[in-house]
Amino acid sequence: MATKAAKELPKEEFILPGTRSCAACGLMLTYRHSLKALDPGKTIVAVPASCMTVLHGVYPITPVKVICVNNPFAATGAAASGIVAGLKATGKAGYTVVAFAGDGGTYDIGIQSLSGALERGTDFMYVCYDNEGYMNTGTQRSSASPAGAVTTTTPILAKLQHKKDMLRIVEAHRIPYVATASPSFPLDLYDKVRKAKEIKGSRYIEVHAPCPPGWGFPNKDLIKMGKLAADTAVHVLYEIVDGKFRLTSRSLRLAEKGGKKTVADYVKGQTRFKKITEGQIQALQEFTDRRWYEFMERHQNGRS
Ligand SMILES: Cc1ncc(C[n+]2csc(CCOP(=O)(O)OP(=O)(O)O)c2C)c(N)n1
Ligand code: SF4
Repeated sequence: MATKAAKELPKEEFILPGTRSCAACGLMLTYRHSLKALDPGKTIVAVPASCMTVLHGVYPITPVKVICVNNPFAATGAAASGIVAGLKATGKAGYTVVAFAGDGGTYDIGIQSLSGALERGTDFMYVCYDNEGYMNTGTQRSSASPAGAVTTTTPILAKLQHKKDMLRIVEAHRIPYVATASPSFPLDLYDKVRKAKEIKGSRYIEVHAPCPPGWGFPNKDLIKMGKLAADTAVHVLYEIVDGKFRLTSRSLRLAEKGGKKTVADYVKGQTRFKKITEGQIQALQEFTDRRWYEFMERHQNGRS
């Protein structure tokens, strides 16, 4: 059953005060709600080099109440597969293995080990927190960075290419569960992680995780930025269960009631778009609209 109010979320916190992540970090909030949906005493997390490694801290001190394996940047899918195999070989049942990786560790350097794990149908959950850049090392461009964004590796013209459609690539593996989420919609995020936990086989959730220093917006606007991404359909909330697509949460409301905001509304509050031209805004709008209409069509088809 869907969670209807924040007060229904578990009260227990699995991340203690004193993490080394920035204030108002979208990843941190994502992790907080995800751990509430898992059973942290029976969860093993695999994490590549990233802001998540920093959040977890340096052994033996950590603010997170969950077992974590730090793996090489490219190897998250393989590391998680190894943990799953190790649990099986030692007869330890009832654990959920969850990989948490950034977009750099997923879209770019980790794509082969992720694809291998999905193709084998490894019994694990993979959460990609997409902050749209290599943030831990200083905001370099990734293939998830949006067109028009200035990064430290695209400082002059801003990024020219649109975001890679990683979710379509993941979907092509025909795994039982694929979803998108946002920390600005915590109940939707919580429900999706909880649902994914109960499904056998490979499960993938991609969370759009706003990053104040990397995107250039004030800390106080963290939740607003995630909501704007959904309201403009820059980030669309949906899930695909056994191939059946449906829009969820704010995106479902947008499809039913209309009121989509423009991409210009989204980019104006972020300094990473300071060099975006009118033509690039137009191109980003067309790219966003095209995807949104595809999603609405898939939602209608899923219901028919
Ligand atoms: C093979 C390898 N190359 C480069 C690095 C340096 N490095 C560490 S974290 C990181 C960026 C990670 O970006 P992303 O996966 O998007 O996660 P985020 O930092 O945004 O959380 C890089 C390039 C590394 N640790 N290993
Ligand atoms: S750089 Fe961004 S993603 Fe990394 S800890 Fe800071 S706010 Fe979070």
